[in-house]
Amino acid sequence: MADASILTVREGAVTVITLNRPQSLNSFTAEMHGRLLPALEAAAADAQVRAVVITGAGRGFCAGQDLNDAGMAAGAGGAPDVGAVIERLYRPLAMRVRTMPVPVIAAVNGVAAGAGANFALCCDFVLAARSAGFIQAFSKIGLVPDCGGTWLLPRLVGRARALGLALSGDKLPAEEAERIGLIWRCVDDAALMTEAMALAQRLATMPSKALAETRRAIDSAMAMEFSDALTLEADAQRELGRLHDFGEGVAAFLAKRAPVFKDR
Ligand code: T3D
Repeated sequence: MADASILTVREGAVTVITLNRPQSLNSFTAEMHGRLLPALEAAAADAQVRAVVITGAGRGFCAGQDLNDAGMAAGAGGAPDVGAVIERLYRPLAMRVRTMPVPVIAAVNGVAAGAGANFALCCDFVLAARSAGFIQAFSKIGLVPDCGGTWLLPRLVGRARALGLALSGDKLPAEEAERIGLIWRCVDDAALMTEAMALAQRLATMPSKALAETRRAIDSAMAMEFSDALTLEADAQRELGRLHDFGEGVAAFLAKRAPVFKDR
């Protein structure tokens, strides 16, 4: 369906998910959430899928919550219960992206604001078009960063820059976002999807299980003592070392041939 709020296309081992409400800069409605999470679940459950690319239709990536559809859960006294919306819609989305069994690339084609910015930052790689920008828009409407922003921002760019971005709500251009380490790379607008697909296809040939474990280990180690991180690494290597992909990787190296990985 060309006019569905979420479009999903398979290109070989890569699923491309497009946020498709360009008239509202692909801002999130409850209806769109209701399609996006199942699209991610389907990619996670499909053994043939080994990488996911998420992008936006039109000139924006995602402007966060659709403010015409905001505060959908009424709390006590009829006041909006924004917390309930976060728990019901944004938490499952952020957790799904952060625990996908395959790498997830955000191809940020235009402005990414509010939860749209932090949804992108939840992904394993953020590639952004040079004309794109990132806005922690929450302070302008009396909210705090959500969709993982309070956790992600200081880890990515440090407290000073996290606070600067979150308190000011200023737009951070893609080039500057790359320079300060908020995102992986800024590329020319015309090259965005080519670069994102090339990265996704390359990741799809790599050992998916090890990539997902690497994400988990790095995220977990951030809250650990050094010696505990060493234990975590040993536990991960113990598990991975028993799997097909480790044997295949070593055998392929010794035989000077390309490996064929299959664990997921
Ligand atoms: O229930 C809850 O609220 C819980 C969840 C909260 C999480 C959040 O994400 S809170 C943050 C919500 N997002 C924002 O506050 C961003 C609002 N948008 C903007 O500040 C600007 O649109 C941008 C800086 C992102 C882009 O500016 P610009 O000048 O390039 O575009 P524009 O003209 O403002 O927007 C184009 C159209 O998209 C426009 O519609 P129109 O006038 O052409 O009919 C605009 O109203 C619409 N649009 C943009 N963002 C949203 C939106 N419509 C609804 N909700 C939006 N978030």
